Amino acid sequence: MKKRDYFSKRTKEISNASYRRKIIFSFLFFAVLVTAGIFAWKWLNHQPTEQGALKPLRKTLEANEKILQKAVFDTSHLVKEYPEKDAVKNVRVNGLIGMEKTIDTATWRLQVIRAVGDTLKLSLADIEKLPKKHLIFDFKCIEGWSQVTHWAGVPLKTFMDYYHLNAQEKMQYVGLQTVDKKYYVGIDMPSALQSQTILCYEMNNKPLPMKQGYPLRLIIPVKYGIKHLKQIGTIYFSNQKPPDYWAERGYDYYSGL
Ligand SMILES: Nc1nc2c(c(=O)[nH]1)N[C@H]1C(S)=C(S)[C@@H](COP(=O)(O)O)O[C@H]1N2
Ligand SMILES: [Mo]
Repeated sequence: MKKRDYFSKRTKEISNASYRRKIIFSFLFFAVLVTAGIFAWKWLNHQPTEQGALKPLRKTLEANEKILQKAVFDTSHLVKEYPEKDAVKNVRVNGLIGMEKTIDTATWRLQVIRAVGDTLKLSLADIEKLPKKHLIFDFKCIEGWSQVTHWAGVPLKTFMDYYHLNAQEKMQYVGLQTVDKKYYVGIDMPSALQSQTILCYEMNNKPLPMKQGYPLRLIIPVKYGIKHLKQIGTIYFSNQKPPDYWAERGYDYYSGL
């Protein structure tokens, strides 16, 4: 019995001392942790914002977007096409940013910037001469509506091959701007070269109405409506992400479906 008491007393004394040390250590540890947390929070809040998000967070968002774009929204897939009878007659008009009221086809030219100081200028007739593709698909706007609509034009890939834009096809992005340059989008090259992406000049077998993008618009079914730029003035190619009107206002850069 005595021996046991002796041991249990020793044990108790030791544990009291280590208990005190542990309390002090824990306190210091938490103090350091809380201070680090406060500094991290302050640092984050002093970072510049980019498109409405703090820059370090925006960076994470962009990295995630890119992974998602590759893994989930692989835009080489084909979207469903519909029979002509399914196409609506009254096509909704949405978004008129950067649209001129009238365009004079006699002077309008599609400007294809092959390189700095090297611009190809094409008339509507030049574009209409190329193989025509009809496309009837479910057009989706990011605002939440969709419509089965009927378009026709030359596939962008066919167009680029015809004009020997092979070096440009190897670049990462296509940029498009309206005639007045007030609306602009950037498209990743795999989506731009997907076979259903067309430079479109017809809707329901007639020339595009002015508000629907006359004389030429982009139809890119693997993307939401925001990327279907109406009234194209300029096309260019780049390895950097071209500026994008809605991405600058916080929407997803790729806006893939
Ligand atoms: N120039 C230009 N193109 C644009 C827009 C715009 O505001 N300006 N809006 C986009 C959006 S948000 C959509 S949904 C589609 C709508 O095309 P629609 O008017 O032919 O239906 O055009 C896209 N192209
Ligand atoms: Mo839209």
